[in-house]
Amino acid sequence: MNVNIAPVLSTDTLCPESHVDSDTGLALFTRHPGNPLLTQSNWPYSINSVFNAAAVRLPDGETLLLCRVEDRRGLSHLCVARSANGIDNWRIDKKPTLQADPREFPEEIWGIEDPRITYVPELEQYAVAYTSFARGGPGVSLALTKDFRSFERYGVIMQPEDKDAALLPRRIGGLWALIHRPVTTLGAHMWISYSPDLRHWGGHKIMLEARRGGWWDANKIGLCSPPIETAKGWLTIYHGVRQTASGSIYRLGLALFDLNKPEICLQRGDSWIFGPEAAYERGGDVKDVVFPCGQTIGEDGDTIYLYYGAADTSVALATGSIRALLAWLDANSGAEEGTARECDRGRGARIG
Ligand code: BMA
Repeated sequence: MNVNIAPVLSTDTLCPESHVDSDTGLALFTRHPGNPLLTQSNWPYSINSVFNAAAVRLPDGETLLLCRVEDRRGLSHLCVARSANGIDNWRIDKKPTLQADPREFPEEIWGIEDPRITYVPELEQYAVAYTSFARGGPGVSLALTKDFRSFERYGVIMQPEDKDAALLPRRIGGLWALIHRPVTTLGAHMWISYSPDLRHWGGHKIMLEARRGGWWDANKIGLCSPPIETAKGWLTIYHGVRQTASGSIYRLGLALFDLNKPEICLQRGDSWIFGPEAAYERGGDVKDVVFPCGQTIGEDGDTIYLYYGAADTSVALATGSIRALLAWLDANSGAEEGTARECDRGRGARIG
């Protein structure tokens, strides 16, 4: 199905000179004027909502989104949408691309959600880490694919309660590395775990902690899109949750991790860089949520096309610049005493 929803814009319009508000950093990402890009009304079959899409640019230059689609039972599956420019004319699979298979994988009885895609050159395949949902709560499952048509399923690789996972694209010290967000008595923090074969995982370490008290990321944090490898480190967008009297607010923050020891946090921004402001982010099935699961990088090697779920209802796009994000981190990380301490916690690989 072809979907024509937004005018094609020149790169100039999409990515104005990045100017940064030093207090909030909100100008680091610019919303696409055609937002939301994908909604229920675009779907070729009956659904409730489409949001939290993983993203990848294919070798032929097309953008592929692996969208979380919630059906009218309230359960989620994954469905592919493809577009030549990543903005409009989406071609959406006529039926679910990857569905829960509770007979083989009972951990998926209540559906599968929130995928993250990593292309792994060594395997010449895409690794899709996603949330599998069942009575025990959410866990992390993994599947490999070459073409987003057939998938080799690995089943649960992190037991409940765990989610917000992505594989790093290459081995670290000979081992595969998975970032994920278990909920433990320590809190809802980001961890990293290592594996020789993608099936057996250990070497668990805390990467980044939810802060406490009044911080915007006080109550829970989790990885958004897979980290971007830069010369300075793994540039990582994470979501932070603040619980308020009228519900949770999901906003985005930035951190940088050591290339060869990704559990070491080098920098963490103090303020959030993007939060729910547009009407389609402030209202929907779950209000006040921006939730990216994927990005693509432009041909200039710098422009980030960040795809995010808006209010658990639609898929939206914001563009930013890797260079600007790194510069912002240089200027805005670790200023507060509390920030440095929370970032430092990852350094000693402490569990507890
Ligand atoms: C998180 C995840 C996301 C969702 C968000 C807001 O816990 O479940 O899928 O977008 O809550 O509801």
